[in-house]
Amino acid sequence: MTEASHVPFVDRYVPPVPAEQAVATLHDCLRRRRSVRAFSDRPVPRELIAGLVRCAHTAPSGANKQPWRFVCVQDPVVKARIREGAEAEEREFYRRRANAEWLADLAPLGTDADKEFLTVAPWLVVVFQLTHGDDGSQVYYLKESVGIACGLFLAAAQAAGLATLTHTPSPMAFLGEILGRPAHERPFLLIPVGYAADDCTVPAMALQRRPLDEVMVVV
Ligand code: IYR
Repeated sequence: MTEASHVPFVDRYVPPVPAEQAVATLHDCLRRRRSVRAFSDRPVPRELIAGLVRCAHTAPSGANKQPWRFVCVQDPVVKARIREGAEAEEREFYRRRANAEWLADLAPLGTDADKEFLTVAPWLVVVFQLTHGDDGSQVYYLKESVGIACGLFLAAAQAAGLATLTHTPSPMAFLGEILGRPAHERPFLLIPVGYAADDCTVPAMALQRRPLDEVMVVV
């Protein structure tokens, strides 16, 4: 190694309960996360949203470039514009862009081009991936880095008792335009955040998980 300045790893996390118990508790939290499309308008304090971003921002990233931006929208006017843009793309998707297999796969979810939740949820967090650093520097493993950060964001929201949706109106360029983001920021994921509506339902299909031995291979 050359020129690497290292410090002792002292700030280690030690679970306050046995590891098996700690992970079981976390699993019980995470397994109850649902993608929600019916939100309550119950407000969520800005500082709580900041806490979620803080958690996401602990993510590892290629060469520690931290190539993400979390644009947190609460302004109703901006939310309405985002809804308008998303619904325009989604109408095209459902009418023309999606093929028959895709539409059949979506049928159990009951989704359509109407995205009312975009104006009801108290926050829309638009995650941007930075194709270059703000200083023009290279970034590495961009999708991996931003994907991990988004996963941590979703987990943190779940831990806070908040509901989320991973929404991907496609193409998403309209988000950069509405939010006035610079060219090196590319929209990655739109995450409505809030509380699930009292009468919220979730697709029965989404409750099913493939058995662990199908997704975990031990060699
Ligand atoms: N973006 C569309 C369609 C959609 C696609 C997938 I893959 C989903 O898991 C859910 C929806 C929409 O949001 O309706």
